[in-house]
Parts: sequence; C-alpha cells; structure tokens
Amino acid sequence: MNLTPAADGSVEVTERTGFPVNRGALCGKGRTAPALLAAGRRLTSPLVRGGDGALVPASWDEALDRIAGRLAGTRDEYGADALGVFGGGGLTNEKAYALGKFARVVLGTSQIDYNGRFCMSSAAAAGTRAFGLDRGLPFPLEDIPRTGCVILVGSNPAETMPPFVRYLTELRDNGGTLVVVDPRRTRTAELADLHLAPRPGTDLALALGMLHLVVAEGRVDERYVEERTAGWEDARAAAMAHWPEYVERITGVSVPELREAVRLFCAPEAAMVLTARGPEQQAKGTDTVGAWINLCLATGRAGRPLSGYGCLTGQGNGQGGREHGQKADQLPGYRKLTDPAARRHVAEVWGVDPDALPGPGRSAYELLDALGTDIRSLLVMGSNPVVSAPRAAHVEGRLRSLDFLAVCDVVLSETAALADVVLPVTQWAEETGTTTSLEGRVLLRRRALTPPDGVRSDLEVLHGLARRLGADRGSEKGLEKGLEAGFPTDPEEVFEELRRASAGGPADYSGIGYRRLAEENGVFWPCPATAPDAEPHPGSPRLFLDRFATEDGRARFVPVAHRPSAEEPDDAYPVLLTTGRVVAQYQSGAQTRRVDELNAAAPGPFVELHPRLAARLGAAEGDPVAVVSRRGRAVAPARITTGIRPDTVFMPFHWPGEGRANTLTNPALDPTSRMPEFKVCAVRVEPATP
Ligand SMILES: Nc1nc2c(c(=O)[nH]1)N[C@H]1C(S)=C(S)[C@@H](COP(=O)(O)OP(=O)(O)OC[C@H]3O[C@@H](n4cnc5c(=O)[nH]c(N)nc54)[C@H](O)[C@@H]3O)O[C@H]1N2
Ligand SMILES: Nc1nc2c(c(=O)[nH]1)N[C@H]1C(S)=C(S)[C@@H](COP(=O)(O)OP(=O)(O)OC[C@H]3O[C@@H](n4cnc5c(=O)[nH]c(N)nc54)[C@H](O)[C@@H]3O)O[C@H]1N2
Ligand SMILES: [Mo]
Repeated sequence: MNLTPAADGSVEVTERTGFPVNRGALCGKGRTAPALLAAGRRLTSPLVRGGDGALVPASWDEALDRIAGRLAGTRDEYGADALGVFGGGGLTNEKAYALGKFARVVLGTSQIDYNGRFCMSSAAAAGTRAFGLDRGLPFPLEDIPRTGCVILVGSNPAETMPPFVRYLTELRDNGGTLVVVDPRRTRTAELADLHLAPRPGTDLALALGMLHLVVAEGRVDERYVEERTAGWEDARAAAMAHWPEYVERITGVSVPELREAVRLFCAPEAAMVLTARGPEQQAKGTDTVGAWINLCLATGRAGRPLSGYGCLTGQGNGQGGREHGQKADQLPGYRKLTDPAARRHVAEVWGVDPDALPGPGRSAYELLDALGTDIRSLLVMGSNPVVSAPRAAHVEGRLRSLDFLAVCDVVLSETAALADVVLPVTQWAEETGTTTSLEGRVLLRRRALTPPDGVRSDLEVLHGLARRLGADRGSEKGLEKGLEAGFPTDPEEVFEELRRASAGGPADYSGIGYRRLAEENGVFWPCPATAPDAEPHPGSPRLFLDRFATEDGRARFVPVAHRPSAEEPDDAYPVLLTTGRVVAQYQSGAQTRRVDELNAAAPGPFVELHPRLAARLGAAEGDPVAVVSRRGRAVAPARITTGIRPDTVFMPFHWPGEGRANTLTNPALDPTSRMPEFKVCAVRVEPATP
C-alpha cells in the first residue's frame, strides 16, 4: 500500500496496483490499519507497576532501568537461563535478528522462542525434512494461476488472505481446478471444484489414502521418483496400508470423493498442494504435511515448473521472522544453533566467543509452561499469549507467577496488562524495516510518519537495555564493554549486520541491500553477495528446479502412518473442537479489537455448530452455549450452519474473557515441530444458562 500523510495528522491509504504480490488489493484490516496509529488508541508512555499494584506512567529511563535491574537480579540469583524472551512473527527482520542476538549475547540465555512456533512450524519442519530447505512457497504467487490444479489443505484465504483469492479465481478462469480440504464449508471452499470435509485431525490419513490410489491407479511418476527422490519404497509401503475404505472410515471422506480428488490432481501437466494451519496445527502436523509432500513427490509435482508444495505463511513477517534467530534452535540465515560452523560464523559477526553462545532452548509452549518455575523473568516483544497460547488459562497463571514481566507493545494487550513494565513502541508506518513475504521475497517498508511523542522503536529498547545490562556483563564473559554498540537503532545498520550473519546460510541475504530493495519490488532469497565488479545475484524466485537442497540433491520421502489425535472424543467429551479465524479480526485481536469498523463487523466470539447438534442442545441461533474441555470452559453465542460437520464445533480465537477459545485447546505438542494441537481437541457442548 501507499500511505499519504495529511496535514491534520491522518493518513490516506491508497492501492499500489503495480505491486506484484497483492496487485493493489487490500483487505479490511489493511485498509483500516492507520486507525491504530492515532494517539489515544495506543500507548504513548512507559508504564511501571507502582506500590499499589496499578500500572502508572513513568519516564523511559525509569522504565528501562527497572527492566535492566530486574533482569540482572534474576540472572544473579538463578542464572541466565532463568531469563526468558518471547518474540513475534510480526516483527521486522531487523527486530527479530536483534532480539535473538540480545537474548544470546546480552542476556546469555537459551530461553527464547516466538509465536511462529504456533504458526507454520510444522510445515517448516516437514519442508526441511523433505527438501532440505524451508521457504513458504518455493515459487512466486504468480505461478499459481498457471498451474493445472491446486489442493488447498486447511486454509481459508477468503477470510485470512483476501488479496490472495484472486490467484485462485484466475486459476479457475484459466481452466485449472481447485480442491479445498476443510471440515467446514468456508467461503474458500465455496470457490472450489471439489470440497472434501474430513473430520478434524485426519488429514494425514486423507493424504495417505490419495497416495494409495495414486499407486493403485498407476499414476506414479516412476522416472521422477527414480531420478529426483529417495525413500520411495518405505513411503509406498506405508501408503499401501491405508486402503481408501479404511481412510473413508477415519476421515468421513467417501471413496468416490477421494478418487475424484486424485483425478483432478493427476490429470493436468502440473499441480500444487498448499497447506495452512488446518493440517499443520496438529500434534502430528509435521507428518501430516509430510504425507502431502509425499503425494507431490510420487506424482512428480515438486521442483518442476508450475508444480510444488507450499505453505501459506501467516503473519506480516511470518517468513522472515523464522529465519533470523528468535526461534529456540536457530541462528540468523536460517542456521542451526547446534551446528559448530554456524556458531563460529555468527559468533564472529557478533564479536563473541562461539563457546559463549547458549545452546537451543525450549519451544514456545514449553517456555510459557516453565514461567514461574525455571524461568523467573520474561521479556515479550510482539505477541499476546494470554489470548493466543493453547491452554490459555494455565499460561495466564504462569505469566502471573513470574517474578518479573516486561512487555513491549503498541497497545495495552491482555499480556501487557499483566506486566511489571510496559514499553510503548513505534508501529509499522513509523519505522523503516524489511519483511519477507511467504514467497521468500524480501521487501523494504519505509517510514512514512513521525511517531507520536513518548514512543520508541523496539530497536531503541534493545539498545537501551544492552547499554544498561552490558556494563556488568562485559568483564564476566570476556566481552568488551559497551555492548550497546552491537545494537544500533538505525534499521539499515542492523540489516547490514544481518546480511553478514546470514551469508552462506540457507536464507542468504548477503546480496540484498536497502538501495536495491528501494529500486526493486523485493528480492527473493537466497541471494548471495557477489564480487564488487561482478553482476549482482538475481535472487531466487523458484527453488529446486535442478536439485533439492539436500546433500545429494534428492527430495526425501518420509514413511508416515495415520495416528489418532492427542485427544479423541469419548463419552464425557463427545464433540471435536477446532479453531481459526474470521476476516475482520486479527490473531489475539489486540490491534483489530481497537478498530471500530472491524469490531462492528466481528464484535465477539461465537460457536459454529451444525443444526443437528444445536437441536440436540435445544440451542437456537444466538443462544449462549458452553464449550467444555479438560482444560476449561468457554461460553459464546451459537452460530448455526450446515457448513460444518455435525461432530465438530468451531470457534475463532480472537477474544479474551469468557469466550476465549484457547481456554479449551490442547497443548499436546508435535514431537518434531513442537506445534500445539490448536486444531483438534475433545469437548462437550451444553446450553449455557445466561
Ligand atoms: N482475518 C485474519 N487474517 C489472518 C489472520 C487473522 O488472525 N485474521 N492471521 C494470519 C496468520 S498469523 C495466519 S497463520 C493465517 C492463517 O490462515 P488459515 O490457515 O487460512 O486460518 P485458520 O482459520 O486458522 O485455519 C484455516 C482453516 O483450517 C480449517 N481446519 C480446522 N481444523 C482442520 C483440520 O483438522 N484439517 C483441515 N484440513 N482443516 C482444518 C478451519 O476450518 C479453517 O477454515 O492467517 C493470517 N491472516
Ligand atoms: N486456538 C488457536 N490459537 C492460535 C491459533 C489458532 O489457529 N487457533 N493460531 C496461532 C497463530 S498461527 C499465531 S501466528 C498466533 C498469534 O498470536 P499472537 O502472538 O498473540 O499475535 P498478535 O495478536 O498478532 O500479537 C502481536 C502483539 O504484538 C503487538 N505488536 C504489533 N506490532 C508490534 C511491533 O512492531 N513491536 C512490538 N513490540 N509489538 C507489536 C500487537 O499489538 C499485539 O499485542 O496465535 C496462535 N494461536
Ligand atoms: Mo500464524
């Protein structure tokens, strides 16, 4: 979008039709985003908890001194790993990079993770396992309308990425077909040629059933499998154990529907599978995505023009946020914290001893679960886990049990409201920085407005804390004094260091600079630096066409098998709950619940249920119903629709309080990605007497 500031302080949003990702299109959240820039809707002064327990305005020096003092105190008493850091995929690349470095160099803690763990981590794990590299889409969005068939698994872009829907309608206009896999008949499913509505948590079986049919119907691309993959025999054997009739019993998707999906997928020359949170936010999310990747590999639909597997990454910087080291096991450039060569490279850029870098820490839910016990003080930057974390009442209790909590936010989110110190930060339109789109396209977002008095950027926060905490750390770890020198407040300076830190890594940004980004519509990573007199690297819009990023260049099949969800329905909890989003609210709602137009469109939580289930409860449209799981109870009005399976209810997770969906969700974790099972748990639904 383009922003034009007006004399009265307001901002006009205009379309940027020439921009290749959204081609000008914006959703309501984009159009109305400037509403939150106005002072009065946001925090403009640091807040510190006073003696009487209330948050009161304080100066920046007071607030930063308080945070630094308390963090140092915790470290002295309990050691560096008693300090936790929780980041977000909405942060720019520069902030995500600086936050990871701050945790490891200034605090010296291994205990950092971020909300992206709750987002696309299963797809990332499966992509890395199969292809040797994870980039949301290994091809640009512009390829989508030109393929022959897209299977969209557990993704509802009509509500979650409206500007993307155009690519799907163009696909169909071009004669391609769309298959949507979702337990609900969503607005996206209504666009499809075929909608499969499996029981939540059974996508793994569904993909295996399709692969079974691919083999049985002789649709395997034997030559491709031979030349470009490894591990087919075991994967084939695993799929052959999943007969279509067996899969029908598990998923509720009939054998003829399965056959039709296979036919649509295999008929054209090229095809794609795109997943989002539906199949990924499961305690078997990594294997589930792996099963869909196996289907692509067996049919020769990966690493070829207009074919491939992709993950529709969610947050504003969901892609870049996962590459630069705010994840528990990562260093910048998508490097592994356990890789000695990566540690040496990054430690050198940071000017520290590689042995001084901590090892991998806990994953997001495990970190939140350890608050108040192993972890005594926490810094949150860019997340609102009181609303968005699984088993949220427990997580809220853990946050309350901390010795010290500091939150940087633009508004007083539900998490910030629990903090001992809240720091008000600048927003997107007020600061320059880069983000990386789901296509791996690095973009420069330029500052358009002057921030209001009283707020500072996250980079300034980290700089201020590094200065305060650096003095005593210097001698202790053999570091030079003045640690803040490693935390510049100018985003371009941070990016220049990020380039060097990422050089040679899987997500190599070393050939990308602000100047180039200002001239081009983004640059796709990997983009290594070239010699000064050589042509710059063009960037990499399409990956894997010649080889996959594994050592031998072959993609890896993974033998996966169906398994039940962590919690299956029983007599006490006979219904399945799944959760997700609505178009007018964003995530924990911290931002969108403060925008009038969006709130009017989606004022509160609801429970979507089938008329048969509603009749059994005696619930009419709008009646309050209670949804009860082993973790707790939530109450919200009934929204009755035939668009959902009778054995399933759906709740959006955007609201705190009585209707908080995450009071109910199950924190069972995927063994590889450590993703919680947001998309399936067992519940009982009851009439709630108002
Ligand atoms: N309006 C809006 N847009 C957003 C966001 C937002 O909060 N609001 N958040 C952004 C972010 S961070 C993300 S990650 C993306 C998420 O984007 P999506 O993944 O599209 O969003 P969800 O609604 O979480 O889930 C998608 C669909 O999965 C279905 N589903 C539930 N259980 C299952 C299952 O077991 N199997 C399958 N196949 N499907 C299932 C749900 O019915 C839902 O329609 O959206 C981004 N865009
Ligand atoms: N039940 C259920 N739960 C889910 C999901 C689900 O599908 N179902 N989806 C999960 C997913 S995919 C995600 S991504 C998470 C997201 O959940 P959260 O991490 O809670 O996401 P947000 O609500 O976007 O929180 C971001 C916070 O950072 C603030 N903020 C915005 N910009 C900045 C900035 O530049 N700096 C700082 N310091 N703060 C900023 C915002 O005001 C807001 O308070 O929720 C997860 N939770
Ligand atoms: Mo997300």
